[in-house]
Amino acid sequence: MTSRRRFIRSCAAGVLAAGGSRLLASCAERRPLLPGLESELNIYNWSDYIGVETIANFEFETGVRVTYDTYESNEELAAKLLAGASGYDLCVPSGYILPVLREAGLLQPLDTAALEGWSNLGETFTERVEAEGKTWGMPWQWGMTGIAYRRDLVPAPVSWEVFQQPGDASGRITMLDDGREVIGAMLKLRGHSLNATDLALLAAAARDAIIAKKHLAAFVSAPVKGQLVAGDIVMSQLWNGDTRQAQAENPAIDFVLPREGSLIYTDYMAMLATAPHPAAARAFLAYVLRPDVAAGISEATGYGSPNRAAIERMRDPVPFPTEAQLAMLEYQTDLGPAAQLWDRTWTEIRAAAAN
Ligand code: N2P
Repeated sequence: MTSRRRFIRSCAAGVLAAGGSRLLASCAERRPLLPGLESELNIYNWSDYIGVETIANFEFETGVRVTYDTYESNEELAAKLLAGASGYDLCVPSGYILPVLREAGLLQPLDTAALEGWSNLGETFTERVEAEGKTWGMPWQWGMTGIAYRRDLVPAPVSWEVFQQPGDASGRITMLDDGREVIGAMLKLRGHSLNATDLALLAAAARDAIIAKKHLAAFVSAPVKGQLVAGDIVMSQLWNGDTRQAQAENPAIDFVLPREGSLIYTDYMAMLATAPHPAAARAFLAYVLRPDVAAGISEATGYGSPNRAAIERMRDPVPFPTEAQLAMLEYQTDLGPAAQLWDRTWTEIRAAAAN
């Protein structure tokens, strides 16, 4: 399976990065399986959204073998899960798509009282995932969408309009491969909510996105980092943490929130109703709540940690937005029946001729 290959690669990368014997041990040896746990665990997460050693150390400590697959958008995740029989135990939906999965009966609530370390989490994050008196996900990371750019190659962008009028950068810019993000940015450009469901507003957002598309090299999400580092791409709609990851390789990369405002989100680790390995899944959730593990995840991803105890031990944690910044940021919400209209709008933008 590709996921196994992915794990082996991440394990080898971890060994190279850390040069540590403990990691080497974690790849080669494994402790005997802890009592009460299933021997396997299947995780489905966004790409580039975990610590270098997170999986290897969990395997080493528990004896559980993890299969780790990745996706690039909430819609890709939802499509896979709604198709049925995914075999996954844990996945990481954003706050707006989690209710869709929950209402489709795809998730099971978490027994937070049994999760030592749950109190490490900030209430700002936990509150948003409560429904029917239950908790449906464990806050994983929070982030914001903005514009990543090469400070040495283009002027600092100030507005979402830059995607329609990029000047010399035309053809060397990208937007996310994500309908909620692209349409949301175009709605913001015109001063609207990024959760708008009005037909006329969505039609206008589609027109705006199609104007921008003429200047785009591609709709691409996390994989754009390498192109920004290389300078083939000079400006991208991107998330703050992925930008931080690219910055670590090229300090000339910067990040701004456009003046019209943008979005903030929390992503949650949720447990599938049909999780084949529930005890191992719970063990993984408890493991991630540990401050050292949570800090390792945020240090590698560049995103904000919802875990207060982890933040205290991090050298350079992402600060939660100030009141003034929050006033410019909006959380995405479940669109309900209007999700179909958004899907059609995104399909129209994707299908439009590039030039
Ligand atoms: C991908 C992380 C992005 C999360 N690296 C977006 N919700």
